[in-house]
Amino acid sequence: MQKIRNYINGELVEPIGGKYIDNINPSIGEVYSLIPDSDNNDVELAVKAAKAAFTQWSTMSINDRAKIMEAIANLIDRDLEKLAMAESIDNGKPLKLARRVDIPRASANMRFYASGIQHFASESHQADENFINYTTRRPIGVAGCISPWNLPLYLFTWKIAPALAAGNTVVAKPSEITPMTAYLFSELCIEAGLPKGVLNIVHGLGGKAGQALVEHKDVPIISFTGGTTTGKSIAATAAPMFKKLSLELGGKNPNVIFADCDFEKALSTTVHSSFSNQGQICLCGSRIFVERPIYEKFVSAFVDKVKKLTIADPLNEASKVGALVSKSHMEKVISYIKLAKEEGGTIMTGGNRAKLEDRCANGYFLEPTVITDLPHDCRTNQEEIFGPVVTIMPFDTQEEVIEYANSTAYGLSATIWTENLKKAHNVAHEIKSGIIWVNCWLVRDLRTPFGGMKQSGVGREGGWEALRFFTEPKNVCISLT
Ligand code: TXE
Repeated sequence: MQKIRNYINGELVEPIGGKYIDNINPSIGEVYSLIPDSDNNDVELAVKAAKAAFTQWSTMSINDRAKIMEAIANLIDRDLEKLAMAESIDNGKPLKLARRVDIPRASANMRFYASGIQHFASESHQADENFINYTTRRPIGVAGCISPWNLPLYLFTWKIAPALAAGNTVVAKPSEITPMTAYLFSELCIEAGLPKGVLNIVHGLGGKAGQALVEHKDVPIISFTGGTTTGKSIAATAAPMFKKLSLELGGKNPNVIFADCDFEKALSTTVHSSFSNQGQICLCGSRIFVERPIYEKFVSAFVDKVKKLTIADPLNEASKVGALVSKSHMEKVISYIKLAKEEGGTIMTGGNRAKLEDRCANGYFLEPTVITDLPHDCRTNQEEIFGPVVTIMPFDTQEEVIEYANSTAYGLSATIWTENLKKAHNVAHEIKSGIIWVNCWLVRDLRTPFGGMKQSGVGREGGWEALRFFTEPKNVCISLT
């Protein structure tokens, strides 16, 4: 059985304690590799290596740093097929999706920040003839980057790329549920000639290896993407240590569909935004609000389309819906379907485990599920489910739908469908989310600020926001007289 190893000080190494955790292929429900069960000793070693590498990396010319990051991006492109296959097996997502979205985005992340750092500038201010200020932005030190399982290599690189480009060294902890592509990535870093210690990858459990990283006194900056509960606990540990924190957490995103929308476009994009990656994207819309005049027509057309989604072995090119990431996550999602029924919801389609044949007979597949007849304030409509489950609700007025949209503790993204520009602007203005899409979904320009309000997180990723986060500003004021 394949053993994943930690990447510390430029080498692939066994965990110090010699312990491993099972890594399961969710499409077949079987262990297929082993992950290091790292602890604070492994984290200690990784932080030491990252600290030792900091002076060389942070003082290396920006161009040289960028060249190495470009080289890694090129190797990701070269290995597209291998990485996409690994991601699909590890996560359960359709191979086609990994090939089209996850892996190309990972190389784009590396390339974007390799280029971005060469354009990043700091400021100078002069209010009168007597004084001039200039602000430097220096790398901070060892950055801790903790990433989740839903878009494994995509979100892993989304954090480490700006951290490295800005001149920090990194200790990263990928999700223990989907460690494989981060492991393959470490092999590419060695091949690309990334100096030892610049990036260190420690695999293992969140509460053990992740917690040790957050608690480490020599890691002054933490970037985390994952669940809101975990985010809260990380903040509780990091805040008294005055660490710089970026938290990208959960969502319960509304799709607001007005009667004057382009119906076909709204319909097909909403199917996609509901069930892409089995609904396990923090940006998926999970509450669909439809204006009363088109409510019945929308529900019926939506359900028809959802019924036609092909649930299949993720390695099958026809698969539109793959497996959920783990048995426990599938059970959590199923518990919410049960709750929805108890709360009076009507299951319009789905609601059950999907039974596949052959290889995938024991996989964690769930039918895409559409629920109606629930009020906006019930638990099903307030809590993050993070699976292939959506609710549809009617609304009558703009004011009412804004209230519904803003009624949860989350505020990550929202989608608005209308052909009326004024209405689109007004509703976008009123919805309390960090990201709004009008007549589209998940269109990503990597320069834009990415993140959420309320319990969806703290801070923003993307563009200059990430480079600002991963640097420490220092203002120098000089008297000219
Ligand atoms: O994520 P965790 P889980 C949501 C989704 C899901 C829920 C829980 O609703 O059902 O979160 O998922 C590491 N100190 N999202 O439990 O635990 C962990 O090892 C340091 C939304 O799988 O948040 C992993 O690397 N690290 C989300 C990472 O945190 C810790 C994507 C995320 O895992 C830690 C995923 C600790 N104490 C789930 N505990 C999104 N925003 O996209 C865990 N970790």
